[in-house]
Amino acid sequence: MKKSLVAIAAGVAATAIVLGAQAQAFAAPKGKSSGSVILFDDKNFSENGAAQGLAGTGCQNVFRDDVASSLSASGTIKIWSGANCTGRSAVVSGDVLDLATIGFDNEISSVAFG
Ligand SMILES: [Ca+2]
Repeated sequence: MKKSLVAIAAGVAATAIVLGAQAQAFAAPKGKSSGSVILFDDKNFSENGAAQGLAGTGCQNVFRDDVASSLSASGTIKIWSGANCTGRSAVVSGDVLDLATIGFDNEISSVAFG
């Protein structure tokens, strides 16, 4: 009886490890193209304010967070209110002239590409 319980426990542990590996593969799928985005501190891509670029694959934290008011992205990206792609999120494509229109003015802390 005791021996079979140990065997069941080992089986559950092995299953958990497999599920963990699958979750990780899903979060960073192979073969996804990289992306890039320019985050402008002011709306309408104003060059009066500062801007910062971000590129790569998967989740990337913004260097200066909570300042972007407009953005220009290559393709479709997901923006997040928290670091490491946490908190609120929104999917955007191409240019967003005024992030306030989607409730993300001075909110972006991380971006997910791919
Ligand atoms: Ca701003």
